[in-house]
Amino acid sequence: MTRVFSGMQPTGVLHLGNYLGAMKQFIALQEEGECYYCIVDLHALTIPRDPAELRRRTRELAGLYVAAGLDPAKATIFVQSHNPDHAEAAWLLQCVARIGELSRMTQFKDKGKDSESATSGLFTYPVLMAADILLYQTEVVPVGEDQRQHMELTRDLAERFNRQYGEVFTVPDVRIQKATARIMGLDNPEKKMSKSAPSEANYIALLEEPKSILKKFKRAVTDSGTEIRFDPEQKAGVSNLLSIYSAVSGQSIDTLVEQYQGKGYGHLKVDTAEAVIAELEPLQARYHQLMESGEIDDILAKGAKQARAATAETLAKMKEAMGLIL
Ligand code: AQP
Repeated sequence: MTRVFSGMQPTGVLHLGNYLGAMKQFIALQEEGECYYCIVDLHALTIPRDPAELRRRTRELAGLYVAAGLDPAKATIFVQSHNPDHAEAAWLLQCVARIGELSRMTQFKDKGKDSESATSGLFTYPVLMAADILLYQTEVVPVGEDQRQHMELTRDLAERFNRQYGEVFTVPDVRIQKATARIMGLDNPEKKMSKSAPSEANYIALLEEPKSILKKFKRAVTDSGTEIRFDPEQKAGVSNLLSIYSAVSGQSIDTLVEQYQGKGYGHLKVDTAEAVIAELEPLQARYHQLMESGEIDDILAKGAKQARAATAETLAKMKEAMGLIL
């Protein structure tokens, strides 16, 4: 079975971009692979957080994983810090990674490059991500487009380590779903939908009320024209609506374009909103049930055990290869 690993940060609210770009792939892959899905709480620490909120968000994200369709009987669902091998392997890999390549990471450049107070964790976090992946001898990593550069670094580090110390790691492939690789912000379709966007109008949260979802779609930024066609360069807003609608309804973009000829943006916005509401309603109901039952802590405890069992051998191989006494 193909080994699959991916993770999400328990920061901010989980949004439609995370769901369509990453989570939907996680759910599909659990049917065919040996899957490890992590809540990467150590990554969240790269920026100062309120401790109580981080704990709450970590459980919330676990609940959303399961409510969205991840099945703890098919996939290992766990919290990164519950498997200490991640932090240890990250240190070993930091001694292979180079300052030059980390300085070129665009996420670091965007969030911290010119700030003296940015944490060193923010700088080295792509190495922790590489450790997360490589520890599981991962073959496939389902992510959104924004993670492509981090995945290239992960592959480079695996290859360098294997060259320098002998074959320890599988070199993983990235899996990006083209149609939903980059869901754009509703308030600015030139930029990706993002948890840290300055305005809530940017995203649809997975736990958002139907009324609010409808309102945000109605106000979604489009161009001043009237023609509905898929053209991300010239018509970023309309194309984003079509991508979202297609992903949640299962209808192809061509079918939707044909269906909305001559109908105007208003119709497309309302129908997209309704399709999103229909997709999220059962997820929200399952989420509330699950969180009330307290079941999530048992799922995470079982996941932590499975995760530790899966990484012990690779970590030992890394240490031995690098000259540490076991
Ligand atoms: N807009 C998006 N479209 C498609 N996929 C997306 N992902 C994120 N945004 C989009 C994918 O979601 C997964 C989890 O992301 P993460 O938790 O690591 O956080 P992120 O990429 O940092 O997400 P955000 O929302 O953009 O947070 P901020 O604002 O903090 O940067 C990843 O697979 C990601 O590709």
